[in-house]
Amino acid sequence: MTDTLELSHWIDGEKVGADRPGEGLNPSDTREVVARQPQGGSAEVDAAVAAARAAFPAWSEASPEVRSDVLDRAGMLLLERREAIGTLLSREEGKTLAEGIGETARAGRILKYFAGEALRLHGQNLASVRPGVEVQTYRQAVGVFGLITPWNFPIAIPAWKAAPALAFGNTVVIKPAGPTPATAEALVAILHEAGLPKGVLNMVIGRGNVGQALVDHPDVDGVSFTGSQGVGAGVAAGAVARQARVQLEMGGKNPLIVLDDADLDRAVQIALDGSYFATGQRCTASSRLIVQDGIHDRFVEALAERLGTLKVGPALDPTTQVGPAVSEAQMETSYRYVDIARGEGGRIVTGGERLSLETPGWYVQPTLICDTSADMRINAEEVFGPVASTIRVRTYEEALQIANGTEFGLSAGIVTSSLKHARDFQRRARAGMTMVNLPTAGVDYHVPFGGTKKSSYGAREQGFAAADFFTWTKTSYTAS
Ligand code: UN1
Repeated sequence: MTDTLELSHWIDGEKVGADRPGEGLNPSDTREVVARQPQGGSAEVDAAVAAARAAFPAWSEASPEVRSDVLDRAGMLLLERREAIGTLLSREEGKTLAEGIGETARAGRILKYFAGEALRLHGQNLASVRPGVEVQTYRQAVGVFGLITPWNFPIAIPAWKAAPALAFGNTVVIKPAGPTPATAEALVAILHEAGLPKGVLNMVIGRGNVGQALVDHPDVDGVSFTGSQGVGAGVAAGAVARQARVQLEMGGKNPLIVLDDADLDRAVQIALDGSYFATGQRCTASSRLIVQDGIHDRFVEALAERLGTLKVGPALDPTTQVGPAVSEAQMETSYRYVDIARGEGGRIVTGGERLSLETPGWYVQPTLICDTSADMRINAEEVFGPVASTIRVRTYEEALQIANGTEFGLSAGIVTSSLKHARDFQRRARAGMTMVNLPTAGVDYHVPFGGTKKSSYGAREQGFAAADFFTWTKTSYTAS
């Protein structure tokens, strides 16, 4: 349980990188080293990209059954081993064991879904505007993809980028996030165990320079990135400069509107889940609670009461409901924003104080801040921790205007029993995903995922939309 793993890069089907200067600590108990990590650079990226390029012709021309079978087997293995891998995930990232196991199972389901999609790739057949001519469209594999993945979903997001890339015949170099390479390695290892040919999926562990080398590499055809808005903007600039494909999933400042006609218990449960579970470390987290006057005080009181009973603790303790932040920096960011909000005139209703538990870890008390206004920094900037603020509004129209009033637009939710307002919200919310009587976080894997404005850029991820990014369309004309 407390073994320290020795991680490797994976290049051309081999584990490489004996030097392991990096150390990943357990956020729940920082005395424990979860993994020692190699630190790759451009030499490893060059070797990985060359391996991916060499593997591309055979993989892209293989029967889709071959690709489907590998993904299906790997998906089954992940589901079978969800406890062991979920435990590793929770040790490395800090989310609770239930969340870690759930995420591992979700990654398994994603692989199995794309195993099916590999067989369903299709084009169109049209009549030309010219008599005697036929037009067909085909979807073809693009080539080598660089995948830059975040730490907050250390197995589900690598799976949801790699699975469609591989299903449709591309080859991949993945750069896992600094804090969570062990979980990513478990995915890479399982795909190889399931029969993935060498070179088809490579992984280089390291810092931002590895991601940059992928973005700038002339032989990388596309980059899919999930992470912060600032880094994402740089990724896009680098990729566009050399006309590589690029897809970005970035931050959110997701609104959850609670109208007077909402069921109070339901609204509280939805806010609890959306704002605080997974330690609030989700780009889909509900960080702005926009609450109508008539229910505001009852909602705040009931939510604060529930927050007071939440058990913050080590990820693997079965009674823990909220695990630690992933890193000291993330923990400090949460506390810094609590101070910022206080300075702006926000009232800390519950939480906000530093926690010191028996085991030394990066714990953050779930925090609710009231009496904030839409223009405060706490309501404009992403915290990425278990911190949410409420904004009091008089009408639905005012709520909608505030909901739409940030530079982000990933997910937006409303709790209401009014069909009229729910439908209006679905139409007018400027967000890629809308949630009625559901938390803003927690999405299905077989439907498109993505946002508007500075939350996302490029083609949607997941579901049937994934083919738009991971294939290109060829149009063929034939005269008889
Ligand atoms: C979810 O809410 O189920 O990084 C997924 C993130 C998102 C994934 C959220 N890309 O938090």
